[in-house]
Amino acid sequence: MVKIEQVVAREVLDSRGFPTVEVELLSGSLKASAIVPSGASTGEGEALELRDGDPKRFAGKGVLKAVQNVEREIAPAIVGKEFLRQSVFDDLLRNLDGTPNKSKLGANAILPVSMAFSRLQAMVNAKQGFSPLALSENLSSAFGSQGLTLPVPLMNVFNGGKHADNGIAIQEFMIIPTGFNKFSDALRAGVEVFHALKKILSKKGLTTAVGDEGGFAPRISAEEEAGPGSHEKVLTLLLDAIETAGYRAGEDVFLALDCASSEFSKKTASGISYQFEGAGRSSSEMVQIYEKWISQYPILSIEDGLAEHDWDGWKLLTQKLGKQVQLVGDDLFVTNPEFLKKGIEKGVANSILVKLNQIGTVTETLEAMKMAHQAGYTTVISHRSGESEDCFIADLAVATDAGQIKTGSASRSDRLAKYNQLLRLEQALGSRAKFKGKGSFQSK
Ligand code: 2PG
Ligand code: MG
Repeated sequence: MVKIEQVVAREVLDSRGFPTVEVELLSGSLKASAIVPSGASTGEGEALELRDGDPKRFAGKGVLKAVQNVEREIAPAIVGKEFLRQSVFDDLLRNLDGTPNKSKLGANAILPVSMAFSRLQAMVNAKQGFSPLALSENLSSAFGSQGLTLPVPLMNVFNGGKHADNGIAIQEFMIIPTGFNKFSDALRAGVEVFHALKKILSKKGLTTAVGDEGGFAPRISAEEEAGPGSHEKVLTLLLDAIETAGYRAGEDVFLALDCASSEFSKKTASGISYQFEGAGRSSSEMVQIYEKWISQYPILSIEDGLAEHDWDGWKLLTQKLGKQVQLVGDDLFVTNPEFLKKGIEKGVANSILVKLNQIGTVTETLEAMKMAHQAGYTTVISHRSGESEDCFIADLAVATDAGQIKTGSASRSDRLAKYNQLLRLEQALGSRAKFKGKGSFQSK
């Protein structure tokens, strides 16, 4: 039983310098806190992020209303009460809000309370003082898994799309170090590739300033919109970096993309069109491009290859490439069991991206993951482009045996905080820690 005695909420800042919500829950001498992240390329079906809209503060991005909702609406409903389970606690939060997309209180008010509750419960349940494993053990019992698998990192070393201003349409180019026996070795390889890439870019006279997720974001063509072949140039740079760091591309280290293609798509009279490398392309032309790339480059995973409303295109994409490559739905599923169910029924995608703040409670996040695993879909736990020092997602990944995590590159403390927590978890698990490498990309 966890008795909530006090709730404190405040406005703090995320990794882009935008306001976000931090919540603390207190019980006796215990205090647990959580900070919510925030996305830039958001899916339309995401739970609502409540912003004040007051132009005098943070250009309208303040979150004082959400803070107030925690203090005035949520706190009175939970203070003095005892809770046995996360699901019961989260149901109360959902009922207090009462809307399908958490638009009354805001997902940024509800989620930090839900996350902080997990931490508080972990502290209460921790048998021998507070161990680094307490949160993941607590989450794994809520999820019903063993919670011993360290995730394979998908490291976003080259940023484009909405996370950079370099004219590259695709948002994330990731490296996946799979060919290692343990997480820390895989992470080290990823970090070494990141450093090798920096040297290669420097030699070519390209800037090594980083984008929102800590990956490099140079402008590789003079045009406003990078033209034909520009994306393949980036893929080739990554292969160079892998080899330069002393690894074998396609054996030790693979590649992944998050196209975030809703951002470069638009509805036209004849269907959905993608503005890509200087021309408008149909869904099936995009599928052909991906098909060519996966035959030429060691790509293991493609996220949001097509737009969130392009269900017919997604069906085609899955039929053509679903056997060869992981197809991850992010904007498409928005961590929502309802959207995922539709995807499973239609045979669309074979993997789901998992972001707590897209749905707004820990319990619903776990529900979506359970549904995915039951349907044989893989799961990729994900950060947002606006992050903080909170590393809840690292524990979540281990707790649920998710198998994969994407949490940025090897720079910016908001990204490294998650990797560092995973290193702590690996150490605490000792010989029990599993790392499945490429096996994490096979459906459950
Ligand atoms: C994504 C995410 C995280 P954002 O599209 O997968 O990488 O970006 O948080 O901006 O939605
Ligand atoms: Mg995405």
